[in-house]
Amino acid sequence: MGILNVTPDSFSDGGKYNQLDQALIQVERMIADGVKIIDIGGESTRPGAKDVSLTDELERVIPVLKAIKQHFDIFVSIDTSKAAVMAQAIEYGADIINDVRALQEPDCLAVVAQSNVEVCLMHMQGQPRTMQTNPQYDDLIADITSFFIERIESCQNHGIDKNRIILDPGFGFGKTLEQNYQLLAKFSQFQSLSFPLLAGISRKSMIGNLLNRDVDQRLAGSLSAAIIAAQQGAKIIRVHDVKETVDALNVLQAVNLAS
Ligand code: YH5
Repeated sequence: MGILNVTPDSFSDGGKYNQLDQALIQVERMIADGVKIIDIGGESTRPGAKDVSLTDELERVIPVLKAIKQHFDIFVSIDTSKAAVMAQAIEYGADIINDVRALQEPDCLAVVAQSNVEVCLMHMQGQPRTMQTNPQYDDLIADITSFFIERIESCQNHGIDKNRIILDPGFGFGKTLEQNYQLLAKFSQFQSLSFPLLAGISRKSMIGNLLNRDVDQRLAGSLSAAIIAAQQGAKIIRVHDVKETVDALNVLQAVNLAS
């Protein structure tokens, strides 16, 4: 899964291309590099980020989704927590709703239930603005597993079939550095739930703070984490650096096929 950021601060190259053209060029490159899913995100969920208004999020996400579906034959996921964004995205051909709030916001369960898209349910403790201030768990893996079970039940109660659900423990979302590495160490334990698993670690603080690297110097750390997650059963790896990650995953696949 390749990350396509459409938040305003991620487009600042001085106007050589407009935002839409720039997004399409990035998508074309990711496809050439072997991406399977494009993840479009219009809400910044980085630690400390402010909420984005519905109109702003729609204006960022929907034109890009339309253009991608016009020009390319590729799966698209929409990173959103708002039912109105989900509804429009589904109308314009989104394949996956990727919700860091796991369909807990009003009307999200109903909107997804009325469609046939897949949905990624991510675990987050707290809200983006404050989630990194003293996150606490009784038992990290057990607490996240309980959350998954509760959200899966809610989905099923609203008529969302089990086979449409993807689970993601949410690296960096209300977890300390140590907790993030415990999560990566024990990632394989989520396989017992028998859902496809997604891991999003690319360029995150758990890489940067461990290695003391700025955000543009986190590739080696991100690749290492991607391989460790994939070897423990992650089926979807959400990344910025598609070409390098596909190479690394192909090496892992060759080893697993040879063993
Ligand atoms: C995720 O894990 N993450 S947005 C802080 C960074 C770098 C990257 C520089 N959406 C996930 O990518 N969706 C995001 O520090 C996600 N899983 C799923 N399913 C945060 C992000 C990032 C944050």
